[in-house]
Amino acid sequence: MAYSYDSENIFAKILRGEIPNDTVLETEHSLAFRDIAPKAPTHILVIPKGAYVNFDHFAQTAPEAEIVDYIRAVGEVCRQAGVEDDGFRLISNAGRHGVQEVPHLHVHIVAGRPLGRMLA
Ligand code: IU
Repeated sequence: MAYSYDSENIFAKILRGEIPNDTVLETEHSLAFRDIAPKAPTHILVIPKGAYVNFDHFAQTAPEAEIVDYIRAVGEVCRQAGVEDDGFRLISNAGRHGVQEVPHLHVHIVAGRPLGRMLA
């Protein structure tokens, strides 16, 4: 599948420095920041700096250095957020059925309270 990237999406604007964000980690290829509308005491989004629409697009087309950087950044945020003890949830919404609001790859790291079962 060929994805087309909308460079006017809100996370692209954050990456260009046009909109402020509450950064928790920045690496060569990745940025992690607090979600503006947190669904749990810890709710952090991690995005690659490259122009990728979703996880599939990223996995298919990103150079390995970006993929390694991103996966390690996600793990680092989990560790820094101190969520190892009680656990966390990692979610990446894609497309219409996934109810993806922002068309730039992001994972949500949510933690800090019991989250219940995701699927019945
Ligand atoms: P989604 O997976 O695309 O549905 O989630 C997008 C998230 O981006 C959602 O949790 C919003 O609260 C969050 N967000 C943000 O952190 N900053 C913004 O300026 C906007 C959305 I717009």
